[in-house]
Amino acid sequence: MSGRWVCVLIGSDSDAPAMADACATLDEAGIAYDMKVASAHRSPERTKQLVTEAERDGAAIFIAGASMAAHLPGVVASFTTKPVIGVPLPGSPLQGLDALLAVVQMPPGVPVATVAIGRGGAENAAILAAQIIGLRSRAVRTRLERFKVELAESVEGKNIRLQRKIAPEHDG
Ligand code: RP5
Repeated sequence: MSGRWVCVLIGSDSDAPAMADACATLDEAGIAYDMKVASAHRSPERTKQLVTEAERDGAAIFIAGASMAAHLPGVVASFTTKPVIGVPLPGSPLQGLDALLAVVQMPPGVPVATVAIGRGGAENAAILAAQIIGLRSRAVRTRLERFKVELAESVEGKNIRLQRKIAPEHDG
């Protein structure tokens, strides 16, 4: 694979803060990506064009996030046979529950791999993309393996901090 492996699309620039964790995680994984604004409803033609251009430039996976009437991931999936990971974002008065249902409830034939609402989901979208890319890239696979180790170590760190808090006399 070459070029930008992942194309991140968001429905509005107001979605950018919620999607920042996906970008940070892709950076950590050493995965080149582009992030662009494309609205399924306000600029459907541009959305189609961006998907076409991203595929032409080598994108292997799409991550798409939106909040209100969150059809962007499904619309992206309608234009490509590449995997699409959908991130329901919490910008609506219903705090993302409506986005979750819109993103996950795709009709048979057009899947969107849907992650959790909000920042945690955005991070998981990037990890899932890295796992797919890791099927072919040893370098990405190695970073994911290191990440798993660090994740386990962070839990141990949390436990040590908790023990110090609840039983400081036994510390040391
Ligand atoms: C959705 O409408 C976008 O994903 C965004 O979350 C929401 C509101 O967009 P703005 O009015 O902030 O541009 O399509």
